[in-house]
Formats: sequence, structure tokens, C-alpha cells
Amino acid sequence: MFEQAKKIYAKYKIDVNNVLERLKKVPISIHCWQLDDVSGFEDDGKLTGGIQATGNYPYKAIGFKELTNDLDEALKYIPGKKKINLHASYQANNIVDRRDITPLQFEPWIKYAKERGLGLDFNPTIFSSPMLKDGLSLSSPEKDVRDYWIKHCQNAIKVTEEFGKTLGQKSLCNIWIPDGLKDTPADRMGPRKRLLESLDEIISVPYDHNVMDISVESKVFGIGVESYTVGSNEFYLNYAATRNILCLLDTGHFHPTENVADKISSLLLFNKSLAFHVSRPVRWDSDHVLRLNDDLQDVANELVKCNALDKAYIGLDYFDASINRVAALVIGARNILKAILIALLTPWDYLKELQDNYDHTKLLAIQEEIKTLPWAVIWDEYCKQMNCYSESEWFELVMQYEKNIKEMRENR
Ligand code: RNT
Ligand code: ZN
Repeated sequence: MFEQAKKIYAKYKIDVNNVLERLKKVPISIHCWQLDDVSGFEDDGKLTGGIQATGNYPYKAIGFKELTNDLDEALKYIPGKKKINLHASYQANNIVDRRDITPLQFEPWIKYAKERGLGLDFNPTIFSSPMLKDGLSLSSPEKDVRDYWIKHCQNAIKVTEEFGKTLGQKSLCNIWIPDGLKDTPADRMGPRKRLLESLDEIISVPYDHNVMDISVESKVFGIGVESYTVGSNEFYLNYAATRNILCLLDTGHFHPTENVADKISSLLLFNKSLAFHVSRPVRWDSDHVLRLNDDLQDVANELVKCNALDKAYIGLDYFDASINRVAALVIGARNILKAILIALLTPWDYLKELQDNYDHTKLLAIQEEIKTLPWAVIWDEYCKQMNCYSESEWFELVMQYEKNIKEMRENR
């Protein structure tokens, strides 16, 4: 079937072997926080503000050992190059106040990543903290609150730099804050000006641009902050462009009918690169597990068409607490890989030519025609080449794993 499929793609001038080699090089950053509903390893792991997970599926991982066991299980079923996306709340060693984190707190993660040939990405954790005053952090009117979070982010940069240095894969430090207001603000400029000044202070910390990047993640609104988000898309677009850092697009952070994929080309014309939190918003920023749907495909298509696969940071960001969490991680990660594969198997030169020749009828016809090409055969072959499990194999194995850990986690 693979040989036959290769011939079919050759008719569209697609070299399948070439495609597989390219896919092998695309790192996907697997977020650790799907495995424990964003609880982290500090205190009791309660989400007290800024973020919410919904669902009550049992057997959630608690602590470094359980979480990395689950992660190992998930990684078995995700073919190709991988990184792990960490949050500062996942300190695994000598836990300190978040403000004071250093690479020491993440040594077990560095070791974990090294042993498995993985990269690491990082996110300061600016939610679920008593240091959020009235839900505000870097834009707070209180200087000591701003200073606390500035220090946290500066230290997060140093942790990220260490990741990049020791693991030989460029690392991303992504800053997201929940700051906003429930009802109509009296002052929009003030908090944004304070955010700008806080960020300037954060990025004044020297760091090695060869081993890491910094990104800022915008949002349109959140629950409880429906009327005003300090870190809006316009704010960060301009901030990132003028400071030579990256914008991170979370695909759940825009109006529901806005096409996030459409933003990629514009961003790449004005920035050296960009970053992603790939998520699936169902009517709002609900962080559902990625499905292989049109939205995801469009993002993958743009990354391929814009030649951005080598430079974009592709991280996942969803947390469904209502289903098996290992399976959730696997399903979403495999889906983005499938989307990238399909995008790589698409004859873009031919389609662009049709567009430039105003042949919109044929363009529509061919765009629809290629949807039925045998990409699934190529996907199976890719999994095989990567010594990974096929579509029909992995699920039962995850269920077996669940059976094995069940008792231990019920009785702890
Ligand atoms: C929240 C942002 C943020 C978080 C993670 C846990 O709306 O998407 O990126 O989801 O950092
Ligand atoms: Zn996000």
C-alpha cells in the first residue's frame, strides 16, 4: 500500500520519502500539564485563579514520579522529535517560592529530558497564586506585586537558558498573564503601560539568543475577566515586534470565528519567528483535546507554506480532565503530527500557481480532490519507521497501563 501511495503522490510531484524526512525533524513540545489538570507540584495543587480545568476523571498523576511515568507512557505513542513543555509550578527539587526559582529546582526534569533526548520549554506560572492581587500580576497598580512577578519571569528566563544550553535544543520561555477586568474599565492605558514597563524590565536580563527565545501570549478574554484583557493581541504584536521577541499564538485565545492560521503569514513578514500553543476552543478557550479538524489543518498548512516548520515553536496547550489524561495527550499530539504530515503531502506550488492564474474553479476542485489522497497509509509508514505504534494499536495499550496504575492511585 505504501509503494502504491507513493506513486499516487508522485503524480502530484510529492516525494514521500522527502516528506517523511522533514516530518522527523519537526519538534512538538508536549505540555506536561494535561497529565495533572495543571495542578503542578507545589502545595495542594488547587487552581485558585487565572485558569480552570473541568472534569473529574480518576487516576490523575500526583508529583514528579507519577507524572513522568504517565509522560513516558504517552511518549511511547507519539512518533518523532519531541520536547516537553514545563510550567514553573512543576519544580521537582528543593521547592522554593516561585519568585526564587533557579535551574536547581528543575534538575530532575533536565536529567529526565537528557536521558530521553528531549528538549525542554518553559512557562513562568502566573496563576493560582496569593501574589495575584485582584487577579493582576505584571500590570498591578501595586509595585511589590509587579516586582514579585518580574523577578519570577527573570528567573524563568535563566531556567530556560539552562534548558537550551544543556539540552542542545533551543528553548522557549513563554509569558502569559491572566490580568484583566470583569467589567468595563475606567482606565485601559494605565495597566497596559505598567505591563509594558514590567516586560521591559523582565527582558533586560541578559540571555543567550542562540539557545533560547522569549515569547508573549495574548488572549481575548477569560472567565471573570470578560471586559478587558491587559495583554491583548494588539498589545503583544507591537511589543514583540519592537523588542525583537516572539508572539505566541494560542489557538484558543481569539474570537471564535477568527482564523488563527491566517495570522501566521503576517506575523512572519514582520518577526523572525513565532510560537504556538495549539489548542481546541469549543465556543470559548475551553482547551479541548486537539482533533484533526479544519482549524488544526489550516495552522499546519500555513506553517508548511510559509516555510516555518524549522523555526516556529509548536507547543500544545489543552487540559481535558474528563477523560484518560495519557490518551488525551497522545490523541492531540498525534493529531497535530497528522496535520503537519498532510500539509507536507500537499502540492502547494501547483495550488499557488492556480491561484496566481486566477483559476479559482480548478483550485477549488483540486483542493477538494487532494483531501482523499491516501495520507493515512503514509502516516502508518511514518509510525513504523519511527518504531512507534499504529493507530489501531496504541489505545488498548494505554488502557492496559491505566489498569496497572489504577489500584495504586486509588489507594494512595
Ligand atoms: C491560558 C493560557 C496559558 C495556559 C498554560 C497552562 O489561557 O493558554 O498558556 O493555558 O500556560
Ligand atoms: Zn496557552
